[in-house]
Amino acid sequence: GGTKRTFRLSEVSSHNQDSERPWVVKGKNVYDITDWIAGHPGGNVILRAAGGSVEPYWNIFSIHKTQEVYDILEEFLIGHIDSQDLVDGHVPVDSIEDPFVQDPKRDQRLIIHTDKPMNAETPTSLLSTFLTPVDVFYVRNHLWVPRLVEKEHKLVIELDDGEEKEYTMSDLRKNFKQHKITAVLQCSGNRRAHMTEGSRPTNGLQWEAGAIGNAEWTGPRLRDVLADAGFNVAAPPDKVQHAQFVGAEAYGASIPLSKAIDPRGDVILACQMNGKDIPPDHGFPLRVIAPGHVAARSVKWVNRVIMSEEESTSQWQKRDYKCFGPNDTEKPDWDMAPAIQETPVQSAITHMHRKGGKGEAQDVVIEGYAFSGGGRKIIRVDVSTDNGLTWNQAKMDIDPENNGSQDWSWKRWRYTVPEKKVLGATVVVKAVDNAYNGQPESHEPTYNLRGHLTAAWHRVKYDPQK
Ligand code: MTE
Ligand code: MO
Repeated sequence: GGTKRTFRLSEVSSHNQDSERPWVVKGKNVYDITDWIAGHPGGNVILRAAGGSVEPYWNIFSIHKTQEVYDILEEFLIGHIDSQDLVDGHVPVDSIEDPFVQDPKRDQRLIIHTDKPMNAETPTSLLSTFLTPVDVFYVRNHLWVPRLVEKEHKLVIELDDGEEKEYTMSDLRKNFKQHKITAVLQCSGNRRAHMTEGSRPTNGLQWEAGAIGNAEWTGPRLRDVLADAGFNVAAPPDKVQHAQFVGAEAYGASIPLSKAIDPRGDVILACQMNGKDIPPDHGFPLRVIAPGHVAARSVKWVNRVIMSEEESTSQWQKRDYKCFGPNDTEKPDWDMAPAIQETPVQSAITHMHRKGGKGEAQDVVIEGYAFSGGGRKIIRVDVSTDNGLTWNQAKMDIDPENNGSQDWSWKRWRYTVPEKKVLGATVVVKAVDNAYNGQPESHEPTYNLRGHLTAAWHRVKYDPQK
């Protein structure tokens, strides 16, 4: 409007993140974002931009480049930059410090999809072991890696009456029984590339079958820490329905209360991964492990748990990680679909290699993984070497040590055939869990624009060169 003021850049810069009224600039406009911070999906991360232009940040976090976000910002318009401060008609924009400079070094064997933020999958040939080595465990970061100091790290439990209790890492390691849980983490985008190939284009990182891993996680049960903080886990207040988790870099997600307090749900605040401190990429020094649920709920670098009537208000809970119908590709009604929590039956072929026999008698070992969400056990793995006409059962490994109250780990399986049976053939795998859930034969019926929860039969042509 015509009554808006003009501001000098020097005045704007005093409204930085330490100011009581933080401002940001976009284009030539000045916005007072004080009243937006509480509702901002990324929480107070937006304060990084306070006192200057928000644009370099939005160039990095391009989810902001939508009309919806622009409209919200317009509500906070207070004026314009004085023309004396314009250079060639524009507000000069400072370059910002790269928020990824502190990201750790990664193992060269990971297959990188994006490096800022880091998104990298495990080559499936390295998924042959029951426990996935941490160095090659897939990395799925939405933002940068916050470099946290164990001695300074605190976890706040916020109860529904507003009461808060704070725990140091030493409290969590020493004052609570440490539980060891072996559990799969699987990204909801695992095998998205297969859906794209088998159906239609999908939006999102085009993961193959390596956005999954199985690790041993150690730490106190969330349930025990909640009880200590004064939450009545035996008779929880009716109005509390969700446990929300906040990560130190701004990511957030939630799980239903029933999972959070189920003594057999095995939700833990993990301080260790495969027996050592959790590496920075995987949540050092503390992450949630919600076994049997999609990995997006296992919040890394967790520093706050909020017991609430509501789900997490984060972008990643409300506007992502949901599935819609194969036809629903225009404007899905985000509020209608529930957030993905437990995941369906999954299986994949990770590797085929020659072993034993010679010439005509050469054998090929086909191997892979099978996993189901919700703690459901894999009871059978079916393999076909004629593209699904006839089937046989693969042999599942006997697991070295499968810790936890339910089946949170994958099953590694192997199937040996004479090479002459698979030359030129398409090998297929599908698995069944103890609820007799299976996998869809093709991708089209479960197609969804974002390519979440791809779980159709995995088909791979045998290639003797590989
Ligand atoms: N937690 C935080 N704080 N930030 C994140 O970006 N990504 C989530 C989840 N927890 C994420 C997070 C997603 S989508 C996945 S698939 C898993 O972490 C990946 O865990 P990993 O990188 O240890 O494999
Ligand atoms: Mo994910």
